[in-house]
Amino acid sequence: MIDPLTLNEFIVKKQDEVQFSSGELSQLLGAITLASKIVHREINKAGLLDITGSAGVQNIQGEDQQKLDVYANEKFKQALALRGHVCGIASEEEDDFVSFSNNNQSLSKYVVAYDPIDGSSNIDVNIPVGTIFSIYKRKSSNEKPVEISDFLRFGREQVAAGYVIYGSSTMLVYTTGQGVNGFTFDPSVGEFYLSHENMRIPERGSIYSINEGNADKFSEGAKCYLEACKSGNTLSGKPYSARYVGSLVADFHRNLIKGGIFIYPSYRGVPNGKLRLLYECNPLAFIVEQAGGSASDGNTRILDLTMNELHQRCPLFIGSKEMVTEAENLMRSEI
Ligand code: AHM
Ligand code: MG
Repeated sequence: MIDPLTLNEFIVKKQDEVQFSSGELSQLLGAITLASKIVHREINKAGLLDITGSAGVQNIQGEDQQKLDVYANEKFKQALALRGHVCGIASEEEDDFVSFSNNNQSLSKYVVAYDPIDGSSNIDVNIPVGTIFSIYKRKSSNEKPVEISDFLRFGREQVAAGYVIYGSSTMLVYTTGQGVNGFTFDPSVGEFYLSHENMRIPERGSIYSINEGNADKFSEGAKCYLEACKSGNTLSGKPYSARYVGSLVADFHRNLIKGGIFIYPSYRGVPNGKLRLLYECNPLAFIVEQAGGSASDGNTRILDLTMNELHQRCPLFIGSKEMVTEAENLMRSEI
């Protein structure tokens, strides 16, 4: 039996298909995989070492930063800063974007946005968490340091996006706009191997993922959708199964493989939902579309939304194409 390709071998093999020059993508993903291997190692020590729990500070969004949020943020930042192709990053855990002004500006064509640990409240209870990343070509002149406008972009301008899920195994899934491929980490070798080639999300599935604890504050449309999921007034004519881990990456990954929909709507007191457009919604929207699914804010395609702020939030409806359309139609039924 032939060994599966490593991530790097796969990139080299597909080099002609991607919009990166020779070596760029492998260096960029090399930085991300290096940091993710370090984070994988730390997460696997949770419970043994003093790495769980709050770091005692809040991020700019008023959320408690966990020790691993802070640790992972630094690891990704360091790894990306050391590669010449990145001129700046934005992160859920940084108030503002960070310019790598020491990097050779003329070689630094890319900006990277990331959520270092998504679902971090689950670390302490041994439930999968993830890392999400999004890569853009910079727009501003490479004679000068990176600018905010290099990050405030349409999701459709992404040149690559991906996530790492630290689950029963650690996996990296990414797209450069030519389909979606998944790689599983073999810790004994220290390599990611191609395990899920050309991932496709089923057109419809039987899973809905939503935090129902907020249902009392949902709009009439969202309540109507929830009622349909439970009563069986659905595409399949049967009730859907509820599955909600509370880590977006884990819920998304399951639905990508099995078929389903993840929803984080706006509701009373939370006008734009919870999730962030730059480093949560846009990268996953790019991936899901490349896998044959869709993503919207309940009305508009996520990848077409205008971004005005780094940490802008937006409602998210993402997953199997027919299920997203079904949810959008029921959301509109309140009008
Ligand atoms: P985080 O990036 O700070 O961990 O927040 C995002 C997480 C998502 O992973 C998850 O889908 C959502 O928050 C869960 O929120 P809630 O507890 O409101 O259901
Ligand atoms: Mg997150």
